[in-house]
Amino acid sequence: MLIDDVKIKVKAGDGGKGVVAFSKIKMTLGPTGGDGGRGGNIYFEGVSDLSALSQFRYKKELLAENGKDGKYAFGDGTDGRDLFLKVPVGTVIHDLSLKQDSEIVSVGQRLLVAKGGKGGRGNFKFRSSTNTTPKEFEEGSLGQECELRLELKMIADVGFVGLSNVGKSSLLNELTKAKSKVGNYLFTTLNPNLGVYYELVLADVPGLIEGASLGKGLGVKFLRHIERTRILFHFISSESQDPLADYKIIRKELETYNKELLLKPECVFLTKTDLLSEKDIKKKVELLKKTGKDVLAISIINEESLKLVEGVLREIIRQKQVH
Ligand SMILES: Nc1nc2c(ncn2[C@@H]2O[C@H](COP(=O)(O)OP(=O)(O)OP(=O)(O)O)[C@@H](O)[C@H]2O)c(=O)[nH]1
Ligand SMILES: [Mg+2]
Repeated sequence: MLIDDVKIKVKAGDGGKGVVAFSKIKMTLGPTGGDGGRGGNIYFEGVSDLSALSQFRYKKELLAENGKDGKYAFGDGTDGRDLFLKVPVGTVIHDLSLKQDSEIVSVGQRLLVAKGGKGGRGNFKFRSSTNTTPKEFEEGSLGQECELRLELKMIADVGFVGLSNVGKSSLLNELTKAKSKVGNYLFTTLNPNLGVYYELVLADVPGLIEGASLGKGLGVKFLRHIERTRILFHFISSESQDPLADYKIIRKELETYNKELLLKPECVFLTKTDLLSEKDIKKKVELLKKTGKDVLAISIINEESLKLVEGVLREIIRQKQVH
């Protein structure tokens, strides 16, 4: 199961304690207590693996190492090791304590989320002409602690939307190396799948149903992934008795979830056209043209029609390069 929304607690390492110590050598009497080390920081680091949040499924409290206490003979304690938590690109980090959001947008990007505590000073640092045998020292300060909600909002160029069983996953598999599960029943796809077509990321999202935006079916959980795509491919099966009604159901769900989804460029695909006669294909395409969108008739067993889809994708790549 893809983990795409999870709450965790992180705590950076505490600073080590400063130490009180004195030289035992006669000629050099004086304070020698070293400082404590800094506590380890906690960072998030962007990776391309969409399933990276699954590490938090059971492990919800993450601690970085504490700094070591100072040493007796001048030495400072070692710093705690920093902790790098790998999260998928597109992860939004909601800091529930500070009510602040930040986001990981690229692979390798690092973001500091909890700062380690400072090491305390040892008594050597407290020496002065009037205090040659200081007994003062500091405790290390505490590492930052926060409660976070990590929400994966996929970043894809094209989002595949439509009712269930209309051939979204089948097309993704045809166009890319993705191995999205295909089946002749409802709700085959349970989690979003990504495929890469040259420099485009295509996202196959589980089928939507009427009421998805209100939490019916699997839909609402995934509608937010669509928020982040630039372009929508809207699929309607040739098997549909009323393609225009199907189109409207999905549009309504998109609108209820977030009106802005309707403003995204959208391309409409009438799928599985091998099941229809030329005449019926034409009829249904004409009907769908009433949406005012570009409409393409496709079938995964018709090479020619797949070339048309690739043409659309190439045009999207071209536009992406211009921007
Ligand atoms: N005849 C024909 N069948 C197709 C075509 N494309 C897909 N199918 C079949 O339609 C069924 C559904 O395909 P999927 O790709 O799983 O559909 P989906 O839209 O991803 O469905 P969900 O994941 O449930 O939302 C499968 O049995 C496919 O083999 C096509 O072009 N022609
Ligand atoms: Mg599917």
